[in-house]
Amino acid sequence: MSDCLFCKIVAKEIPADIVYENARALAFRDINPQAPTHVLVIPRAHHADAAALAAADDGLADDVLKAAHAVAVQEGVAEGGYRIVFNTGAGAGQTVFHVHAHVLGGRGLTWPPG
Ligand code: D5M
Repeated sequence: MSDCLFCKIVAKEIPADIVYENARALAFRDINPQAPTHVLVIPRAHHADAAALAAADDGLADDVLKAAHAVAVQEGVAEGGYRIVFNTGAGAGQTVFHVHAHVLGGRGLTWPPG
């Protein structure tokens, strides 16, 4: 989508601190980190949110989840515990409507989240 911020990151039209990429997914550091490790994992293909990603039913949700875990391992937070979050819908705090998994770690994470 031409007006999508994260599609522009996929196309390398705007810069991002990319930490991981493969044929179907891309991961880059969140511009407003909420933990020592805060990385966003996105599919290269545009889907608005987690519901649309799941509905696509082409294995892409699986790819994004596997990429999120790979990022956690690469960042060294997998053993200490980490969180994968999909804010889904404006009411849940989603602000960018290209689906993204937040991968958070590197500090103690409390529950419930705010
Ligand atoms: O999360 C959207 C997240 O996207 C939020 O944590 C900030 C982040 N963000 C926004 N613009 C950028 C750029 N340009 N680079 C990196 N990170 C960015 P949400 O779940 O939609 O609230």
